[in-house]
Amino acid sequence: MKIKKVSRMISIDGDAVLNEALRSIKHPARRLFLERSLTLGSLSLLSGCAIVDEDSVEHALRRVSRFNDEVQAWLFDPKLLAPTYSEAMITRPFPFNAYYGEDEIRQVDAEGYRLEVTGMVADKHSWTLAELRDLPQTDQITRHICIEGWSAIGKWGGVNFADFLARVGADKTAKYIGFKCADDYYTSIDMPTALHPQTLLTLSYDGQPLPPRNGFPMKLRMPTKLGYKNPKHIQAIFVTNTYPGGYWEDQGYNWFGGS
Ligand SMILES: Nc1nc2c(c(=O)[nH]1)N[C@H]1C(S)=C(S)[C@@H](COP(=O)(O)O)O[C@H]1N2
Ligand SMILES: [Mo]
Repeated sequence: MKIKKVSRMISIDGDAVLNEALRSIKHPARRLFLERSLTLGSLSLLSGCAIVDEDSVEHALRRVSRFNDEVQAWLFDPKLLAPTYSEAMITRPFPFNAYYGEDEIRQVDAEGYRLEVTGMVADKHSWTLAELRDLPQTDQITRHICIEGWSAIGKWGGVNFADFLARVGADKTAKYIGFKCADDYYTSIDMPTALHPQTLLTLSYDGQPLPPRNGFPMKLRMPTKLGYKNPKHIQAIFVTNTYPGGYWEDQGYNWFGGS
């Protein structure tokens, strides 16, 4: 069986096909890892797919990435807390990052703001900012880690997301929570991370309303996940069993994105 796969592989230009498929992976760290460690043979073994043409290489790469998501989900300990820090360790000023520059930061109008909550939830009413601020608030000083190679410690305040999900009657057996943002960014997370005690529906930064650059009026803060999984300017939250993907995830970043 394996011999058959190998002999079929020889019929395509393995290196060229693999390099082409690797170029489609935008995640720099992931691409580097794959470039250093992957051959068509090992990809075939890892994915269990026969590598016979361009499409099968991409299919196999997608399978390895999904496998990575499953391993991360399996390794994720819902009770293990991310490290917390003292006030003195907060990074000042806290960096800005988005898929655009600082001159294009979205200005969301506080008065007109409504947080839409839909999908597998009992209460589908939209929330005003005042309503969100009326919920019990908590804060945390944690480290944000960006895949682009920087990290920073910040203090975020807001509503425990598990409490929020309980309040809207979310179906906790659902697989995904999806987020749509005011700047067209979108992402999605797994239910165990949504219910993690440090996952925070964040309304404030360092005791002040969340500044526009860091996601006014609301972002989801998860110290257990990399920066790109933490959506800013959230306008809609939906609970679903249909895989929602994400802005960077759809371009090859790993979906689970644990930190
Ligand atoms: N809406 C929105 N959320 C986003 C992004 C974005 O471009 N738009 N970028 C992500 C990335 S890659 C990072 S590192 C963090 C940066 O958050 P900060 O500006 O508060 O440092 O936001 C994440 N959430
Ligand atoms: Mo990031």
